[in-house]
Amino acid sequence: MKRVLSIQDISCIGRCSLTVALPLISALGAECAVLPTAVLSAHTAFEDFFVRDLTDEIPMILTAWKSHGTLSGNGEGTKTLSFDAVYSGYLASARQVQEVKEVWRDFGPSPCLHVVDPAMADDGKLYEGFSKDFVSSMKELVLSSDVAVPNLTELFLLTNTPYQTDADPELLKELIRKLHAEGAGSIVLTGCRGDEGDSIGSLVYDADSDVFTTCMGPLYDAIYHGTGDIFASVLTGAMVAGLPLTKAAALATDFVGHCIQATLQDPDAKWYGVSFEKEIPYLVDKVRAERVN
Ligand code: PXL
Repeated sequence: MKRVLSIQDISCIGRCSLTVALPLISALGAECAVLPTAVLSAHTAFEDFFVRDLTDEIPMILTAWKSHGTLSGNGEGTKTLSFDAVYSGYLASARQVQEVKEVWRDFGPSPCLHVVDPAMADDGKLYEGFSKDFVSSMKELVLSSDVAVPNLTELFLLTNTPYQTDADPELLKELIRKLHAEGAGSIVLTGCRGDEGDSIGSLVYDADSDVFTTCMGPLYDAIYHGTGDIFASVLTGAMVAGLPLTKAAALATDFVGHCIQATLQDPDAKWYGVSFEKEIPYLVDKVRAERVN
């Protein structure tokens, strides 16, 4: 079985980060191991949240992993613990960027897929607790990734460009090319609005083919927390299941839209996240159909 490592926080309340990655990556057929970067009482949009940063604990976990190894199939000998993909999201400190790089080096060398969601901002603003300095640290990780999954705000921050709500698609492509020229691999930009104002989706730059593709779905009049994490988890899980980047992005775009539609009647969802759980069978059917085609 393929094994994915998800490196991000665990927010006790409010579906996001690990509470989303674990069920979705598992549903897509891979083992989902975790390296929690912080424990929060709830995600940072809640007032007065409690946070315990785990930067100092991570080196001890990595040391222990090095000594465990994993028993090989017949129980004889050990082999080094390794992952087929490492997907990182919300990091609690700049030092954690170095810790992710250490994980890549020690547990996920090529052909391990390195997916980076630079989860640090939305709606033109950095999340509570982050400063501008953190952006340059996160950029370092993005520039070493195979696939980066920024939203619009994060793309503007990573390219040091003033935030715009209605950016011209040609400008977005230019910024993506700039990040790629600086070292990033493929880039999947989320939260892109369509020309007519009634659609939203992702702009995919596939570094292997040097081709841009857009994956669009209907735009709903609602904003929910954690949808970016659902997107990145499905994208990673689908790629590990064998789908090429663009198909995985199309699936993730469709699934996020599907979950939003299923949540529209829930007044609490803005804070608690979309009700993705009942939509998991839909996701699994879709990925199966894609793998057959
Ligand atoms: O959904 C991204 C995210 C992840 N983790 C934490 C967050 C957020 C967004 O606000 O606060 C703790």
